[in-house]
Amino acid sequence: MTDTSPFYITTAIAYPNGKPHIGHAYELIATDAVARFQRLDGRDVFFLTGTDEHGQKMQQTARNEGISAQELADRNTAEFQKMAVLLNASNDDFIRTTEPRHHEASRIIWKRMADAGDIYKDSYSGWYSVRDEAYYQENETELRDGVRYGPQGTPVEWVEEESYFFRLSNYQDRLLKLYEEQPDFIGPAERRNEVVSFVKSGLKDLSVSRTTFDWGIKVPDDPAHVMYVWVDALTNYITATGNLTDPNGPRAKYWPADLHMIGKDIIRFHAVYWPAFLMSAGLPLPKRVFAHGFLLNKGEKMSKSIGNVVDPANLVEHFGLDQVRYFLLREVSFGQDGSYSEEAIATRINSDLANGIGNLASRSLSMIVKNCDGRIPTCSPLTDADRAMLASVDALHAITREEMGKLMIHRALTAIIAVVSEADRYFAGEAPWALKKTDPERMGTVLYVTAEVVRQIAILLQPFMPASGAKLLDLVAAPADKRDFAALGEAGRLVSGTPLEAPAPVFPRYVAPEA
Ligand code: ME8
Repeated sequence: MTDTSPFYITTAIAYPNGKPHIGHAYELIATDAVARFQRLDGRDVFFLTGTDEHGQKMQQTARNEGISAQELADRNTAEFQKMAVLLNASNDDFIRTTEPRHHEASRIIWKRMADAGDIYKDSYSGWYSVRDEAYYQENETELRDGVRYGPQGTPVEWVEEESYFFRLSNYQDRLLKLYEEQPDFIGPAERRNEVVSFVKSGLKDLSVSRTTFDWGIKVPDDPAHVMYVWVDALTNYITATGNLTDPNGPRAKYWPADLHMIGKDIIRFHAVYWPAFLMSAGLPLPKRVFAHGFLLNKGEKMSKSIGNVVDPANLVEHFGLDQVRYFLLREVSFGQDGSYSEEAIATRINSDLANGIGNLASRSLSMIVKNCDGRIPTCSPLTDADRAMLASVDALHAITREEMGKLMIHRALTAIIAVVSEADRYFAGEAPWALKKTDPERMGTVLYVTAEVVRQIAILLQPFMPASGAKLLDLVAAPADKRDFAALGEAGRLVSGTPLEAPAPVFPRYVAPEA
């Protein structure tokens, strides 16, 4: 039975204080692959991405550039929107936290927390990292060469100001109970352990407003305060559903979210603060928060000072979009840090794509075009080898569904590529070119089985490489209404007699340009 229920998935919303980098691209690509997978599998998907435009970091960067924070946000948000198009992201909406709908939703959530008695006025003094937009306890910081750093290695500054507080300390037990009762709430396991020990070590009330700058959403009834940027930022996820502002609207059904995809550096905000805010506001909690790892350039952290920050647009222009998508999703164990280099991308492209699926498709389909009157051949009785081959490809739907459900994206791809390798061995073993003279009927069957493998692999590759999956489906003349997962397995088998065009290459070999 197909599950057609709503599936709401989000990326983090990036700070548009600069142009998007490969880390942002990675998160968007991975989230897009999951969104597309669920959509093809029948779910009613709502996929959200966007930008986090308020806060001190935005205001400081804008000041340094001599422009307004709004101008900075407008300029860089346009870059993030361009990146989403470039990466072929299938997001259904793009939220900007400066939009009126978001101001309204943020005020509603604030009032609900205040009505619950969880917000009080006091004054804050402590450490703050503008780069992380995070408060840290002194024991989380470290003094090096006269500069104090937070746990993420960013400098912290001393802040003293009047501020509203959220009674986070009241939520310690409820949060621990949540992690206990819903072990899947936080993934992967390393991040879960990290959060559990952070919460067990004791939660202090959280400063949730600022008075020393004004680039944010004003606190209801106290305009001298703007909301702490993370209160407003996290609320974006619910804003976009209209659940608070338009509860009878078409998207209200998407809250609570099924999955927040984020990077490992912001797990505390999503797995501690966010569920506590929602509990206070009397709203349902997201079902899952999953943190991916960081992308490193040849094992080194990307930084503007080292000068190794990679512009995703350059990478895509050089290698091709689907090649980059495939590389990132296959190479990195999802949830762990990953490293990329031009050499590693080139190796993957050539071994898995050009020599793998590309070669299998072009060899088998061009033989059909040449030797079977350009039509999908008929199938004579199947041998054990044919049946085993079809059984392997038919099993992929269940395997990939299971892996994608666990967010083991790389393992879903490994399973698909393993069937490509099996089909290579099958094709070589059956040697249809030798059967051409001796047993053309048997040749037809081998080519049918191979083309059927290509068809199903193409359907399953669409979430990861949407354009290439579609091109492969064109090559086997798959009708438009037979491209989702309902057409996998026996239900969508190739129809003998269907005319095919001579196959155009889908995955060319990568040859490094002369230095
Ligand atoms: O954190 N590799 O925004 P952001 C992989 N506005 N992922 C990376 C990365 C890297 N090298 N660098 C950053 C924020 N990311 C907040 C989020 S959500 C309500 C607010 C990821 O622009 C990072 O982990 O600093 C985060 O998930 C996303 O990019 C945006 O980071």
